[in-house]
Amino acid sequence: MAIVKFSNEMKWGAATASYQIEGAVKEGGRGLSIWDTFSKTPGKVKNGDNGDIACDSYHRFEEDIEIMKDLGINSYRFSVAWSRIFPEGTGKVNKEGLDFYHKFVDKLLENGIEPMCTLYHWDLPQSLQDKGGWDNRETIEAFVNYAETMFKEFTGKIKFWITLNEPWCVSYLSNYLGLHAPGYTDLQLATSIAHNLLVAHGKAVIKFRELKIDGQIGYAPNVEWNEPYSNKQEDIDACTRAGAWFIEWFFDPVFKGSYPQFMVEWFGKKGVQLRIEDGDMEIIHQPIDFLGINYYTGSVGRFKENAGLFDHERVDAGYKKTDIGWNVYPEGFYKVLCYIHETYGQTPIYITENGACYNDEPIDRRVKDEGRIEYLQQHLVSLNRAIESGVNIKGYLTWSLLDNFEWAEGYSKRFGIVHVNYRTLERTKKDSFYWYKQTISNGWFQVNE
Ligand code: JSK
Repeated sequence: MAIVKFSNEMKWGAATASYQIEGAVKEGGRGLSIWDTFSKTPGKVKNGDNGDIACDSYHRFEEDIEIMKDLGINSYRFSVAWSRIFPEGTGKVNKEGLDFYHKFVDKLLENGIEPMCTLYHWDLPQSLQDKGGWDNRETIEAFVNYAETMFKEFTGKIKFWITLNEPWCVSYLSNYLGLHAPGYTDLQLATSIAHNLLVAHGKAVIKFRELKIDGQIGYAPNVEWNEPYSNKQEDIDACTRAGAWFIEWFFDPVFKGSYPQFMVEWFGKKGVQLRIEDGDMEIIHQPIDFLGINYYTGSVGRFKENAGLFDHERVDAGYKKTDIGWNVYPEGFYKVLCYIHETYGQTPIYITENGACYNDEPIDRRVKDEGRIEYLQQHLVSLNRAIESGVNIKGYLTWSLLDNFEWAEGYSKRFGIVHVNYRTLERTKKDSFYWYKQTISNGWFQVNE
């Protein structure tokens, strides 16, 4: 038996997002978002699922906060639905929207839970998409206006702000791979959107500093670890490109003020041009107070000419897979955290998402999600190894508190430590909830050697 122990300073939490849990899409003055449109487009979301009801957390947030209190977390990451604050994306503020989030945040604070607010977690107001969405640079200004409104409204209550969740998903998954809203499949469009997102992030950070808001601001990219199948240079280079799509492409502009040249050239060979306006890179290159890292999985890969975007193919190396088909790859978590630390320095890191999809159902009101407990144990061992190796980790927030709407997978994929019955909306704490609760309470857990 080995004990894996964490500092008493460690923040422990859980994460969710507005469109995935709130429901109440036509209540409180909320405007349409691109996910309302996309989920109602036939064939886009498994089983034709949508976020109309989701976990009904818009009405049940007090119950959810009671669950958080029982869990013993001191940090909760949520996202604000932009179209609840500005139903048309800009213009008149919707007071009902602000009031909802005030009630929610006040309840968190009453229960000693620190709110960590994501401003953009994929649910762009449809009105802005109708004008070109993130490809239209006016959306950048709309985002800064929305961010400024939220900073001013919640100053003193919210101290941790995340500008963007997973800009890779917002740009490439949604506008090149076409799997998420709005569902385009255009590499140039996706690359221009990726750049505009980073400009929007930088401008929001500048506004945050100008307003002298008491708090910290960062962003939350998603990363994966791409391990070369062999030590052949072609395999190493292919995995470097595939990994840079998630890491360097979204980290270098923020931390170094420039795009990785080898990727600029690679995209150039694909006919893709960066559309950078004067001053953009200085705007993006604003110091941030913390870096959110979302990690789920990694893979082994190798060179294969003309395979995918980067002459790279994944190889099945026999790792266990979760119920969404992703490798369970805790070694990759350790490696990617050490790589980020070595490459980008000591900016404090919060793990803003880490978790696993296992679709265990309640039997006699108990959910025996052993796979998720094993996943969390293995990844917290990797996290502890990274901390022991000098990585500046400040907190860990598991994805997710609740089973919820998993985007194009709809409700078919369960990531929660709390089971949600989507017919009755009953919440059932899974075995992983109790394991995580004990780990948080102890500040350590035991692993079998
Ligand atoms: C989980 C990443 C934010 C929160 C959670 C999905 C994801 C993903 C999902 C990549 C992806 C699909 C599919 C096709 C082709 C090439 C959510 N995170 N979540 N995080 N990431 N891919 N290369 N790697 O619901 O809302 O790609 O992949």
